[in-house]
Amino acid sequence: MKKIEKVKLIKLKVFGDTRGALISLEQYKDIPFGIKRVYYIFDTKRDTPRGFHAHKTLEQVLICVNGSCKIKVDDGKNVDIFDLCSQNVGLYIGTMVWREMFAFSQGCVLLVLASRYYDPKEYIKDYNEFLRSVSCTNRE
Ligand code: T46
Repeated sequence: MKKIEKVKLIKLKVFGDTRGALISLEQYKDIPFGIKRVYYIFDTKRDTPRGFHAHKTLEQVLICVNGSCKIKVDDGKNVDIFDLCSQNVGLYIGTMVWREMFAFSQGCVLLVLASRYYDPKEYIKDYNEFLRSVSCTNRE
C-alpha cells in the first residue's frame, strides 16, 4: 500500500513520573499548524461510523485520548487505515483527504486540534465531488 503524503502519525512527548503522565501540545511545535479550534468526540457507538467528508483548507491532528478507534483516510489515489489507540500518538490529516472514523471502543474519546474555525462551507461531503476535485488538483 502506498503512503498518503498528507497524512502522518506524530509521536507526542510524554512527561511521565511516579504520579502519572502528562502531554503538552503547543502550536507550531508539537502540532504543525496554528491551533484555532479544539473539539472532542465521545459517546460514540462501535457500529456507527462518522466523518465521510474531506476539507478544502483545514488541517487537523486527531488524538484518541481514551479507548480506541480506526480512521480511514483516502486522498483519491490511495487508502490507508490507522488504528488510534494511544494517548501519545496523533494522526495529522492535511487538506483534501477523505476521512471516516469507525470501530469506536467503549469510552472512546477522540480529541481533535484544528487549524481553522468551524466553517460548514469548507467541507466536501460528496465522495464523487471529492474525487473530481482531487483529480483536477493533480492535473494542475
Ligand atoms: C472531522 C472529523 C474528525 C460544530 O458546530 N462545530 C464544530 O467545530 C464541529 C467539528 C462540528 N459542529 C457541529 C456540526 C454538526 O451538527 O457538530 C455536529 C457534528 O459534526 P460532524 O457531523 O461534522 O461530525 P463528524 O464526527 O462527522 O466530523 C468531525 C468534524 O466535523 C470533521 O471536521 O474531520 O470530526
